[in-house]
Amino acid sequence: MQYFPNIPKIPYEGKPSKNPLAFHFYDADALVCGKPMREHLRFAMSYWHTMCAEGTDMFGVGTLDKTYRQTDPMQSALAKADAAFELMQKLGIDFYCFHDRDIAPEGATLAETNARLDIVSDKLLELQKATGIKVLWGTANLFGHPRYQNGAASSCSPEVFAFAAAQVKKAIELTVKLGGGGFVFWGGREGYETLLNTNYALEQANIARLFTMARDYARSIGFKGLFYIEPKPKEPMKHQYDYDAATAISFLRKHGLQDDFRMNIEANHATLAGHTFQHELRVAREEGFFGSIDANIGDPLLGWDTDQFPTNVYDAAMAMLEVLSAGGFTTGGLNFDAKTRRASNTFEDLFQAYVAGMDTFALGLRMAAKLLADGRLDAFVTERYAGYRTGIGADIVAGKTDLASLEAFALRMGDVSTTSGRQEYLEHLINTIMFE
Ligand code: XLS
Ligand code: NI
Ligand code: NI
Repeated sequence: MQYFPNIPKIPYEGKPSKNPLAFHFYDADALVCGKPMREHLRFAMSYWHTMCAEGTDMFGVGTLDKTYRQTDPMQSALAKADAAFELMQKLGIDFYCFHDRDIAPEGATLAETNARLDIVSDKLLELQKATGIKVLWGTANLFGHPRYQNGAASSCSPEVFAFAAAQVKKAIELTVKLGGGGFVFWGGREGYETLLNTNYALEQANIARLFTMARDYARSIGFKGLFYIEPKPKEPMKHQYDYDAATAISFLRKHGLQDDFRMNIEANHATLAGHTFQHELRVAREEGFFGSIDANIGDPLLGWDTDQFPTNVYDAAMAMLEVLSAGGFTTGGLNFDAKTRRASNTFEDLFQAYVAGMDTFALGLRMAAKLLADGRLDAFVTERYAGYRTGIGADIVAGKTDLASLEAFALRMGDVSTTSGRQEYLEHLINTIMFE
C-alpha cells in the first residue's frame, strides 16, 4: 500500500527539464571534487516537520492531515513509519532525524511510553534494514509536554530534571538501537522568560550535569557517534542559553565536553542570533566544532523560526563552502528542519519542497566547488594577511614581541600603509565564478 500514490520516484532530469517534481541539479551519483553528491550532502528528513506537523499556528488548526488514515494513535505511528520510508525512498534521501515523541505517542506512564517506543523502533529498524536508510541523529523532545514549561535540565524542579534524564536515557538507547551517528541537544525551553525568577548559575550547571550524564551513559552502552548542540538565541524562551555557536562552544569547553560534542548549526537560528548561516558554520569550523547542519531558511522580515525550506542559492553556496573547507561531513549531514507553508497543504507540496531544498544545496555544492577550484577567493585572503608571514608580523605570530618592542618598532616605522578590503570586487568575483 502506498501513502503517496500520485507521486512517482523523483528522477534527476537535469537543467533542460520542465518537470517540477524532478531534480534539475541534484544528481546523486555525479562526482563533485571526486565524491558523489549524495555523500557530500548526506540529506536527512526531519521526522517531526515532515511526518507529524499539520500546519497549526497560533491562529488556526492544521491544514494537512497526518494521521495516515488511522484513528488509533499507535496505529497512526506505525503507518507514519511506513509513510516516512515511502517518502524518503521516493526522494532518494538516505537519512532521517527524529525526536522520541515524533515516532510514538506519549502513554499514560513513562513505562507505557517506553514500551510504545520499543514497538515503533522495532518497525523502524526493519524498514531501515529493508531500504538501507539510516538515522542521522536522534534526540529527546524535552519541550512539548506541560511538565517542561520551566525547562528540562534547567527546570526549577528536580522531578522534572529526573524525568528529562529518563527521557534522554531512552532516546539514546533508541539512537543506538537504530544505529544513529549522532545525538542532538537543542535547548528547547532551556533558558528563561525573566531573570526575576531565575537562578542562572544553577540552571547552567544542571544543563552541564545532564550533558555529562548523557555522554557517560551513551559511551557505556557503545554509542560511537557524536553529540551535537544546536544553538538558538530565543524562541520559545525569551533567552535561550545556547545562544549561538560561540556561546555553546565556550560552555562545552568549560565543562570538559569538547571531545564528545560538536555543533548542529541551523540556518534560521543563526539569523535569529543576528548572524549569517555562514558565520555560525565558520565559527564552528575554525573552533574545531563543525558537526552537522539543520538546513532551512528564515524570513528576514519575521523575527521567529519560520523553518522554511531553503531556496536561497547564495546562502547554500556559502554554507557548502564552509562544509567543503571543513573537509566535509563525517557523522553529520544536511537535515531539512523545514516545513511547507501552512497554505502549501498537500503532500505534493511536501515533495516539491524537498525537491527545491535538495536542488538548492546541490547548486550550493556545485558553486562552492567552483569557488574553491578557481582559487582567487582563497588567494585574496592569503595575500591580505601576507604581512604576518615576514618581519614584525611573523614575530607577533611567533609570540616574540611585547608592548615595549612593538612600541620601539612603531616609533621607527613612519607612516602606516592601509590596504583596501575590496569587498565589492569580491562580491562581483563570486558572481562571475558562480554564474559563468
Ligand atoms: C527548533 C529546533 C528543533 C531541533 C530538534 O527550533 O530547530 O527542531 O532541530 O529538537
Ligand atoms: Ni533544528
Ligand atoms: Ni529551529
